[in-house]
Parts: sequence; C-alpha cells; structure tokens
Amino acid sequence: MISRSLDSQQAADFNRDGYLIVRGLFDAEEAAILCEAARADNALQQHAHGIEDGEGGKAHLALWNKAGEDLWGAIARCERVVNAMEQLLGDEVYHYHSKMSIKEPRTGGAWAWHQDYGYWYQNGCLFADMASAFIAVDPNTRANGCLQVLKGSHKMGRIEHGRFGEQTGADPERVAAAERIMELVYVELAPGDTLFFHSNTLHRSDQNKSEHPRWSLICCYNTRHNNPYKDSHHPSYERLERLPDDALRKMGSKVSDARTAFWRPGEDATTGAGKK
Ligand SMILES: O=C(O)CCC(=O)C(=O)O
Repeated sequence: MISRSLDSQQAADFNRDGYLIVRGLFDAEEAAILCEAARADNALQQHAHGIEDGEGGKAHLALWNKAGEDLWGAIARCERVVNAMEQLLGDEVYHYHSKMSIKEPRTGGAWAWHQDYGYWYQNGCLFADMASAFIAVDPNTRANGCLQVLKGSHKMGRIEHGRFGEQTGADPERVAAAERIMELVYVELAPGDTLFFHSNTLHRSDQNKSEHPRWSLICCYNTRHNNPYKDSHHPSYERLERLPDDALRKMGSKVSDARTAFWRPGEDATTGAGKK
C-alpha cells in the first residue's frame, strides 16, 4: 500500500499543473537547521561542480545518489516528503538522487528550459513516473533566480533534448510554442517551502544577479514499477528506509556522511555536464 500525506485537492492540483507548492513543509526552525548545515557542509562546497550557462554565469551542483545517515538523508527519507511522492506518483518510490543547487550572489548561473525526464529517459527509465521535491534553503526570489515552471507542460510528454552551451536543454522551438499557450510561473519560495514537480514539467531559472545566495535542495525519486532496464550513474530500485519526520531535528547539524559518493560529471553520460 502506498502512503499519503497530501489532501486530495493538492494531488489534483499536481496532476493538472505538473507541480505543487507546499508552503512551510519544513517549519522555520527546521529551515534554519537546513540553512546552517548547508553553509557548514564543506563537502558540498568541495564537490559542487560549476556548470557554465553560456551567458557568463555558473550554476553549481553537488549531487549524490545515496540518501544516507546525515541531515540530507533524513530530509530525502522523511515521511512527509516520501509519502507525498508516493501519493503523487501512485506507487512505492525510491531515492534516485539528491542535489544541492547553488547559485552564488552576482555570478550564479542560469538553467535552460528542460524536463528532468529529458535526462532520465537516457538512464533506462521507460516511464516518466518520477518527480522531485525542491526545498528552499534560502529565500528563492525572482531577483536571485528562482525556479520557473510552465504550468501543465508535463502533459506534453517528453521533448527532444540537446546541447545548448554546457547544459542540456529542451528543443527551443517546442519550448517557444509551449510558452505561447502555457502560463509561466515564478516559483518564489521561503526557506522550508517545497515544490513538488513532475519529471516532464518544463523548468528553467535565471542567473542570480542579486547580492543574496540561492541554495535549494532537490530530492529526486523514481517509482518501483519504473526500475531502469539498464545501469546508469543513478541507482536501480532499492527499498527506501523511510524516517519519521522528527529525524531532521534529531540529525541536527550532521552534515554530509563521510561515505557520501558525490557525482563526478565526467562519468555522467546523460547530462553531458562534464563535457565541453
Ligand atoms: O536550481 C535550479 O534553478 C534548476 C536546477 C535543475 O533544473 C536541475 O538540477 O535539473
């Protein structure tokens, strides 16, 4: 039996729009723990890779597959997130990977329009039954390059993706047509607010030209029935050991587990982020 933590209206909104914003999913105290830990976690800084946006900015990403015994694992495995994911995707989910998306003040790079399934398709996932929880560590505002989504774009199915600058992006012709008929939503979030979004939802973000950092933790999930038919740099189905919601507070400032294996873009055949 799958778990649930959202009401039926929230689930209906996600199905219609391809995304759902849950304000205060993590309360102010939890959000403060999250922010403090993010800044204190040297491993994140050390393993964050810079991704040129082709417009003079650089987005940074630290990524890991295993939701371990640290604060980041406690968030990715906590009931309120995992139960919501199961409800939205209609099946048991497992942790596909997590990442800290970092945009430094003034220099933080933009992300081109893409669907996550545009990458994940290449990893042997037959269905787009995958989604992410995007958790604001800092205030995410228009000024510091918050995420933007095209409302309802998950219903377009998978769009062709190709190389534009150093990033993989969705076919610009199709994106332009979609932009003419779908609402562009700037996902402004306070720390602890969480955006759940479908893997076919088109999203992008602007450079951070502000004086404020924009860090966001993104936890990504796949469904059990969508176990990839081939190996890739992200895992196959592995039972997710979920944790109670208070695990975050208990874990406190326990930052990246020393055993965390971080992403090395050169080994990533699908985003091509390691290649020039
Ligand atoms: O953090 C952002 O603005 C976008 C990140 C993103 O789309 C990704 O990591 O796939």
